[in-house]
Amino acid sequence: MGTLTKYTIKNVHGRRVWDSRGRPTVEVDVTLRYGAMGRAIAPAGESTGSGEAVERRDGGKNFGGYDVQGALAAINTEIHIALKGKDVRDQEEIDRLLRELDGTANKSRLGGNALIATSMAVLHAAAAAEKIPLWQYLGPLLGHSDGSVLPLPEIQILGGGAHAAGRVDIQDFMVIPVGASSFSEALNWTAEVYRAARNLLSDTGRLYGVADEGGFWPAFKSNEEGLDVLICAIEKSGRTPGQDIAISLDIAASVFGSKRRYKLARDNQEMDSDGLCGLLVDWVERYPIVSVEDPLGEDDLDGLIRFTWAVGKRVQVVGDDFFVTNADRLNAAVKMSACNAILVNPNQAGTLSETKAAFDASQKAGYGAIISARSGETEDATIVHLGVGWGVNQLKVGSFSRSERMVKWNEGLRIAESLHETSGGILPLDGNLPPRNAFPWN
Ligand code: 2PG
Ligand code: MG
Repeated sequence: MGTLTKYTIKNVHGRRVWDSRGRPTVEVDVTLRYGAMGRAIAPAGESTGSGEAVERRDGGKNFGGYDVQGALAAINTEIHIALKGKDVRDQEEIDRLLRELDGTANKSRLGGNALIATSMAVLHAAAAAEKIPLWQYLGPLLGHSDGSVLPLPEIQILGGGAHAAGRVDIQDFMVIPVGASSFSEALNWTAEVYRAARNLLSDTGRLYGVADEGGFWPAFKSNEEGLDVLICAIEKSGRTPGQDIAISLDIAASVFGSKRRYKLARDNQEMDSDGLCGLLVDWVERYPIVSVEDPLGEDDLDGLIRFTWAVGKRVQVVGDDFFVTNADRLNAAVKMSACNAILVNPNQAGTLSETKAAFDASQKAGYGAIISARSGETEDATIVHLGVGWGVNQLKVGSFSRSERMVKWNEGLRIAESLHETSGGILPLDGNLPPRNAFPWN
């Protein structure tokens, strides 16, 4: 063991806490010599990509098989022993150690949940040792010199797909306040749209409740009704659709299709890849949609290329399940011009270094990037700090209700306040979407 400093890891401790679906999850405390401590909690997806880091769950009868005692045991023994004495500032080295210790390609032995919570807690501990906020610690350290830009929020208003028992097939009907001039103004506008949507749905008997990410769980006769409700809610809030507030969608198509066949149960329609592609292109033409995530299944590369070809000049085409926050997958897709933006999800990658590598690859390729929460979340707000510190200029954390969502928006407001003197707030949308000339068909 080298010299003991305030950055030296003394203890890594895992405990079971609970997420926003009432399921067990992993929390890690990393304590340093001389007392600084970092803490982080693993989130959990529901519409997961097949290439994601695998969560370690116990199976069996306890809590529906979702318990995490195995992952906790790994943290409190193997991981603790491996990291004790290490310097928390060596994030890449620590993440490499975690990967090696796990030894599998998909992180299934120790568990992606054990690894990401540890990796994030290490980063928090490093910032705590410096006695500065995490976003500030990341800025200079990771080469993002400015660190003064708040990400543009993407907010779910209606929830469907795997997050609302399939009541509508499309997973996220979201808004992006493209005309807002600051992070706080973007949230002000969102609050009014969210309120207008609630009134609109309850007045017309179309409100079931809220879905997993806090968006309204609607009773619709068709998927397209979601788009009409968004337009109406934006207008009722006093804003102009498209100009002030645009629409974005996460189709999460892998949930309702595979092998290039898709079944939209709400619309009573089955279609092939071209059919779904055509439907979405039609929506893009008729509604002010600026971003579409996972428009086709993760196994439908051809469809993704064709959809990007068709609308990629004017719309952000985001790969989530398709990229699973993996730099190699992104680099391969760039060569084929599939998608033009990536969803950055730390727990899909399994460590922060791999998450950062995927983000860096996107920036090198001129792709857009959105840092994102999962549908199973907690009070952990690490991703907001990553977004600001790394300079990821879009942020998706679900809807505008429930504290596991609001904790992230509110953290953004606090950061915005401390940046107030140096920052003009968020970038205009053109700065956030991928540069138009980055694509070969322009
Ligand atoms: C997504 C995420 C977050 P989940 O598909 O983008 O909305 O959902 O965490 O269930 O994968
Ligand atoms: Mg998604």
